Amino acid sequence: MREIQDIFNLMAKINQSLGEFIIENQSEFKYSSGELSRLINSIRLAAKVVNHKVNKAGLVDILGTAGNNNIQGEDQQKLDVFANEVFINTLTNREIVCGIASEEEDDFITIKGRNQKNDNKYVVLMDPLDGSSNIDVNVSVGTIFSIFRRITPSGTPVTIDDFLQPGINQVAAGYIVYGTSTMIVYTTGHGVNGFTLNPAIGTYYLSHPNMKIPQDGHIYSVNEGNYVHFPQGVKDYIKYCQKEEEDRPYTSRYIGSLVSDFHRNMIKGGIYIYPNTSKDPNGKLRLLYECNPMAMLAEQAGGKASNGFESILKIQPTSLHQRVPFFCGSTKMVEKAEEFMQKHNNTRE
Ligand code: P6P
Repeated sequence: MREIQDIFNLMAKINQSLGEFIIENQSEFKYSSGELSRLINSIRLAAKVVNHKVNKAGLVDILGTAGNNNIQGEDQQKLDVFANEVFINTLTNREIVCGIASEEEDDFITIKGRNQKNDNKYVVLMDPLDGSSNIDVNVSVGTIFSIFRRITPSGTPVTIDDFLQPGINQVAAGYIVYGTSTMIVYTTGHGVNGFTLNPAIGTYYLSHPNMKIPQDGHIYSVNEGNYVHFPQGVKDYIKYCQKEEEDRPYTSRYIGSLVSDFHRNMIKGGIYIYPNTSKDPNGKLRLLYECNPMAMLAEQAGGKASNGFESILKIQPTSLHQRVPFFCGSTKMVEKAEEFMQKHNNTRE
């Protein structure tokens, strides 16, 4: 009977709006004073604004590069700059956070409340538009966010220490995928839930309650164009995936947009790998803006995330734009890849 009741309860939740869901689950968060809920709500609003622009990208003059580079040395796309400004302005105007770090900004931003004090509790780290090089070819892109409580005293300006916390300290993390439909997928440490935007009325509805990554999968996502530069452990794992044996060969799927590859693996099972290469000796993905939030989501959904040797969430960051090798997805697939990495115990041969 209990199981049937659970199903009815779950059914009742589906189509619950994001706003209703946040209010209903606010008490779950032990520090709940409504600020985190307001923070998630402000991200929801900013995502709608960015979504509107992304969906029109082909029609208005917002494609292409903005003509400048970010600290990563990457061409900033016009939409990168737009998304970065929308999220920063939305978070600043709502006086919920005391600091923001963005992949598109050289340094972190201190935010004072209207009372000119730094007494807000949270800092937000984000990749405002991940995969933006795909915009001009109409491939899905996404926003990734990570939320921590500040560790420096309230009322004082935030410092770099508030941002360089290990991922295990995150109080919330999530992404927005601007795809065939726009979804927000996030966790506050009590499981992962997905909400789909109904563009006709501008409301997100609970479409994927209590998301779980299958423990095993048959999809591997890696840019095999870099094969010759991969560590031997990754080369051996790719050959393992391709071998005709047992339930293999696996399917190779690589969109080149982390949020899209991750989201597919969340639903179908799979592993995403961006290892260190000669071009990117520490890997390409950023620990703070991409790997930590995706690792929290993966682990909350029953999956795993590591650098090939240790949990991503246990890595002590040393700089804002630090890169790490990234293995993330179905637990059994990540563990198998780690086996190959640890067998060679190499970084790159
Ligand atoms: P490559 C996008 O720039 C990104 O950070 C991820 O979204 C994506 O998975 C990866 O880089 C693609 O990198 O080197 O394979 O084009």
